[in-house]
Amino acid sequence: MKKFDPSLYFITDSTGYNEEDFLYRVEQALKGGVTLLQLREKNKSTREYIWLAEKVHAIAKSYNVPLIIDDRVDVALAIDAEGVHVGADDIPIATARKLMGDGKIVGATAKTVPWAKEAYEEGADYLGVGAIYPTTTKVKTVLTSTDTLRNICNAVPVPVNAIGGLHRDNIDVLVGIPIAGICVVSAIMKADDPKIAAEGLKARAHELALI
Ligand code: TZP
Ligand code: MG
Repeated sequence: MKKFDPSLYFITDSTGYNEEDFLYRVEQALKGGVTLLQLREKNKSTREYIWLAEKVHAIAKSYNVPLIIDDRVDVALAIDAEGVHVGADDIPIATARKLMGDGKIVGATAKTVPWAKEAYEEGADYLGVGAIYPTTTKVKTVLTSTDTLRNICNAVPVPVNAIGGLHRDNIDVLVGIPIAGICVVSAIMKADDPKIAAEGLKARAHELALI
């Protein structure tokens, strides 16, 4: 099993922020205890994605937090990111693994047990499962029940993270499910203070023994 800590996985994108503000918020989130960071840019050109990813990577490195690039193996390789995350419409997991090499993290999305098992067999190091709640973050997704989440956790040996509409006041729905962590976008990114938001989420997840 690869060594990384998925307990507080922050997924971020820069849409709507100027770069300085965006990087500041990312750094505040890292200061607040984010353990894994994903850059998820859907509207940038390849070179813009690479430029921004380089900057985010430099910050993440200074907090010893691995950076995962969403969708794009080329961008991940270009900046020597720690990993890539792929969904159903992206490059196949096995291909991502082949290109990234064994030392890198390859994460995948799964919404059913068969899909999760296949993702694991293809080489995924962790799975993101959701959406647990409706999400306001622009994403093509459907809801996943907590029963399915639990079944997926029990079906694969790799870490499974819950995602989708999660925030400090609703993660209690995950109590007793053997997740490895939670993934959030807006709970941190849209908070007035990303550092306090990350700290609060972490404290609540610890209190509930989720992580
Ligand atoms: N995949 C499933 S839900 C989601 C992704 C990327 C978005 C989660 O965003 P938020 O703001 O934490 O609901
Ligand atoms: Mg994707």
